Amino acid sequence: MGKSSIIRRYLEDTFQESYTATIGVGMNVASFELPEGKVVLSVVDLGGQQSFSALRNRFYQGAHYVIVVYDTTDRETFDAIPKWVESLNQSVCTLGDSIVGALVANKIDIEAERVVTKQEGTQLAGVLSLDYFETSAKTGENISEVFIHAASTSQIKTRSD
Ligand SMILES: Nc1nc2c(ncn2[C@@H]2O[C@H](COP(=O)(O)OP(=O)(O)OP(=O)(O)O)[C@@H](O)[C@H]2O)c(=O)[nH]1
Ligand SMILES: [Mg+2]
Repeated sequence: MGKSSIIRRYLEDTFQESYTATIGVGMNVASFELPEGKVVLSVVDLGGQQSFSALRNRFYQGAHYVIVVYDTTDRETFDAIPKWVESLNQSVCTLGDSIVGALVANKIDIEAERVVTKQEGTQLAGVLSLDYFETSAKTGENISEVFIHAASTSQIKTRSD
């Protein structure tokens, strides 16, 4: 649905039409400057296949910011979001904390095939207390915004730790 493509667009500024499932976990590092100083971002790409669920759970625990992606042209991926966020919350949260992260509505370049509206997306993000972004890994629209926002937010969280 676009997790690896979003990361690839951000880190390499490229796009691949062909799909290669992420087997297990992919790890990447990005660094950039914010007004507050240099940020080094460790980006963990978790393969979505069912068989990796135990592996994913272990990575949830160390996350400072979680990016949950669905495909705006595939309603099933949107309908599955609450289930993903619930399993995240179970792994990440202690004492009533909720996860800090974003809901990302991807593939907005394929407007003619869009089936999940912006209104539905923002509403669900509100219910789940997540930030909301609409992206295209293909055109690059809003991709860097997601990562810069993640870095800014995680940095604040780390400082107050
Ligand atoms: N048109 C369009 N296609 C996209 C976009 N993002 C991803 N795709 C395509 O969607 C397919 C799946 O993308 P991936 O990024 O591999 O998906 P993933 O979420 O990493 O999937 P798993 O690793 O199996 O969990 C690929 O064929 C991509 O080319 C987008 O923004 N627009
Ligand atoms: Mg992938």
